[in-house]
Amino acid sequence: MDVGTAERPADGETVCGDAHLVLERKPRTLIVVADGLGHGPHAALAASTLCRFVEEHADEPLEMLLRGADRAVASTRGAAVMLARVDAEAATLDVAGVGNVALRSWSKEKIQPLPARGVLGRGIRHVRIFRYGLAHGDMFALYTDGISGSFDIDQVKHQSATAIARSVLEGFRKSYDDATCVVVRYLDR
Ligand SMILES: [Mn+2]
Repeated sequence: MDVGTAERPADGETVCGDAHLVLERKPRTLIVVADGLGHGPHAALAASTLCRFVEEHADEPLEMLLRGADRAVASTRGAAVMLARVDAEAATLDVAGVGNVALRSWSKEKIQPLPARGVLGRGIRHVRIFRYGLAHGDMFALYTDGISGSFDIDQVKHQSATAIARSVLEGFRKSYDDATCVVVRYLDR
């Protein structure tokens, strides 16, 4: 699997209110992209608290991670989050999210999860886990709303995941918001 990440704070900010994690627990890889509400240090605290919780509980099911993280960030400003777990043995992708972190895919099977409405930290109700099958070469990107959803990767899609993530960030970030993009290319073996 090829995973690439790129992140940048909003213009004028020194800390990024987004946070991300890529945790390998073979054969599974867990990817977390979080967007703390607003930007600046308070947003960064919410996003980093969320990521720390997930890191400490990385082997739990996605629903437990979301419910636990909801409690862990309750004293912060709150955050949007998307969790994606790839199982390389089963060739599956599980996705769950709350708020406006988005996923785009270039894949054999259509990968189109719907995040729950709301903000993590303010109580979540129903959590839906979306499961997809993965094929060799499938690619997907998780990105925060600091990236324009109309981004395209046509010029760079054969490059490394890192090159793609950087290209998306530099070409399509909104200067007034923190921006994060994580690109995953699934390779079966
Ligand atoms: Mn944002």
